[in-house]
Amino acid sequence: MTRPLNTPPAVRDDASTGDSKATGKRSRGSSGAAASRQLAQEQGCVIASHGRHYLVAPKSGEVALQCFPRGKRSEMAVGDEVMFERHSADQGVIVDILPRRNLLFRSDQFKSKLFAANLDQMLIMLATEPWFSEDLLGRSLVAAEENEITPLILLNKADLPKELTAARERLAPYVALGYQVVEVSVTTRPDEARELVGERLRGQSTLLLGQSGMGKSTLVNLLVPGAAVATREISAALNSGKHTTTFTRLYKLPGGGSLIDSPGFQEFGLHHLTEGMLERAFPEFRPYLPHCRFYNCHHLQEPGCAVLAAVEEGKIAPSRHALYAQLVHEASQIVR
Ligand SMILES: Nc1nc2c(ncn2[C@@H]2O[C@H](COP(=O)(O)OP(=O)(O)O)[C@@H](O)[C@H]2O)c(=O)[nH]1
Ligand SMILES: [Mg+2]
Ligand SMILES: [Zn+2]
Repeated sequence: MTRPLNTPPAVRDDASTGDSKATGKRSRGSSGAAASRQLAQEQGCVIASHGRHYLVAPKSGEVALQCFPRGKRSEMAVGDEVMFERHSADQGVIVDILPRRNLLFRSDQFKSKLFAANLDQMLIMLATEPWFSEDLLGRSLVAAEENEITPLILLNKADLPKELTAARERLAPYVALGYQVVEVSVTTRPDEARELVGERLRGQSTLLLGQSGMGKSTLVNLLVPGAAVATREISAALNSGKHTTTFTRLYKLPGGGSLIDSPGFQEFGLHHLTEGMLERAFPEFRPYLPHCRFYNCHHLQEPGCAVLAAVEEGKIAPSRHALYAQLVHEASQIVR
């Protein structure tokens, strides 16, 4: 397939475009049937998605309705602002996607999967146990940098003292890079967690990412009253009764802003990033980039590479450079 940029195919297909043009030109009243087929368009926000089923919350504040995209190739993400036509009380058709500020997705060699659109922040949830993947953490940070979204690392289960010490040691290099780490214990100190996290989410659109077992569901239930019930209702609406928890969904936060919860993930492919994007997504590389001998240096084995020299001198962590090298390798594997 072609590489999905931040502008996937438009939803509006030829038929619908033709339709509206035709109706626009026709003198009103002369064709009553055509005029009544012209449905009013409303704006809404995609709050959940599962396959080609989307739940759209109208801007008017009315209850969310199930919508299908018009056109075959269109794909929307949770967080997308869309225009839709209401076909019945609980069903509609999405006819357009409004311009996106950003669109986060992961990709392997062949295809991509959308996380969410129109984000301000990424909340990367880790825990003192089970063991968190530093690879996933590194990839999440790269994705945040690339999309100019603020990353915030949340270290949960701070109530486990031995594991906490170990986790702090693993996170120290990220703190040194300037990434913010907030320690919480969602189950044993819920009020503190609600305050610490709540104040950072207020008024922002935040994507929550984390492996399973980190405490994401526990956090969502703490921050969003009624989240569990809402999730069951959405599951029913999206899937006509079949049970599923494998969908991304957006919760409006009581204090303003929204939190987007995506199903636990174990891999975060970033095959769509180019080498140029990758080198800039590692903030600790930036001071050295202008000093490489070759302007098109790959920072892998070139003579006179300032990034490699910094790794050699202990100024850049070898594990971070290894992640960079791995991502460059993956980017070269993509089937475009
Ligand atoms: N000790 C401890 N356990 C927690 C904490 N937060 C969540 N848990 C537990 O961790 C497990 C996984 O939590 P869950 O919210 O399902 O994680 P998710 O897979 O990321 O959604 C559950 O058994 C929670 O009770 C915490 O702060 N401390
Ligand atoms: Mg969960
Ligand atoms: Zn270099």
